[in-house]
Amino acid sequence: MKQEWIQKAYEIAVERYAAVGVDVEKALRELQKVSISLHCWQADDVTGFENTAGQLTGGIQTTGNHPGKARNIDELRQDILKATSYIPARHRLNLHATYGDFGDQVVDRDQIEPAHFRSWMEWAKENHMYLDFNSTSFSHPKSGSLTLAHPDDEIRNFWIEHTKRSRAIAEAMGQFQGDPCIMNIWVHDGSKDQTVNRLRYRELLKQSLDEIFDTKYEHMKDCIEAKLFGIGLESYTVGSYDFYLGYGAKYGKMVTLDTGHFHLTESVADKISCLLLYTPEIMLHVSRPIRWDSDHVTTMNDDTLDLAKEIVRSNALDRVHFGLDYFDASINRIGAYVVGTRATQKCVLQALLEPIAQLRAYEANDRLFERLALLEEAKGLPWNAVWDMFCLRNNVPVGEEYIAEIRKYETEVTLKRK
Ligand code: RNT
Ligand code: ZN
Repeated sequence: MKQEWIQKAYEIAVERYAAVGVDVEKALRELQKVSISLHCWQADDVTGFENTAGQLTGGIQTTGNHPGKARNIDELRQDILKATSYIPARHRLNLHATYGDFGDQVVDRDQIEPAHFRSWMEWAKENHMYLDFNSTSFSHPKSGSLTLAHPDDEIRNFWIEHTKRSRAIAEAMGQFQGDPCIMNIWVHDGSKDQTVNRLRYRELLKQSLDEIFDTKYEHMKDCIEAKLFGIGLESYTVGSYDFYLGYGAKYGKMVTLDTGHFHLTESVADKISCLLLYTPEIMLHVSRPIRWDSDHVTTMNDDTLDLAKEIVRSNALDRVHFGLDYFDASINRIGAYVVGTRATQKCVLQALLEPIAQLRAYEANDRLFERLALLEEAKGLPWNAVWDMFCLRNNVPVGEEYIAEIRKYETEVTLKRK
């Protein structure tokens, strides 16, 4: 892209935004600080590096068989670096407990330790990335329909131990990197068909969480993720939104809002201002549900835009953590990271460029036609010229330029993986 065009378009955009009271440079400074936690599992279809041949279970599914997925830790790291080279600003990497550096050992989930993630910590530091973490309850012989809510003490304790160890690993990561590691707990626990023990399983999950959170840490932050239903677990989800909202509000834990985990007509954006009042911070899993929790690649759609706007309107960029969560195996996986992350950033940028002072003035004076009209006109303001400048300043491809580069990497690297 000609630098000169980008510059010109940017200058015009700055003037155009100034006319509606928006400071573009300030918006760019804010956007630069927004770090998005990239989910490591898009690179390998949620397989991980445990040396056991298991299937993806827990009610989640990847579909598609695009060639070239990362087969080991080195390939995954290489792919992540490739992806981040096309994404402006600095971002984080979100690891699942199954992605440890286990060498050729088989390390069961109740045996994992910070040592298994040491090379990740070092790698992340070298590459100026912070790590986040997740316990992994799925894809394991002991994870049927229930884990932390299992009535069998032995199975439940196994998962409690796993989750406690995961928190200890997150703590070690946070300490090592000098920035809190955010650890997410999502368990798939539920029931395919009707259960007559809804309360029982929820009591057990609550007890397990109480025990897990009993240890206080300084360098990690906990978050708990609810869900509507999983495949094969359609009738009942132990960790529903009500369950975790209550838990988070009562015990001061972050609730993770995965945008695919609600009824399709429910607004996730509307939850931001509620959670901000009752929970310390918010974790997001930005995704794109198509008819169900399908985990399609995030795009710049109305849902994601609304979400970003609600965060910015609440002045809560420092209390809301962006993470991505999708796994599309039908397209180039590096491309999936780049499209989804850039789309999320574009939404945040548009939120930062909203003529909010004027909109609020209209609202305060009951000038409701004016509010609606400006909301409509704002959609067409030249945010894209600002986005291009953001990419240019961050030394990453502007516009569609990354398409050919990712294709090149595919031909030269990923397609050669057999
Ligand atoms: C599943 C949850 C969860 C997972 C990852 C792999 O529905 O969204 O966050 O996608 O932990
Ligand atoms: Zn999620």
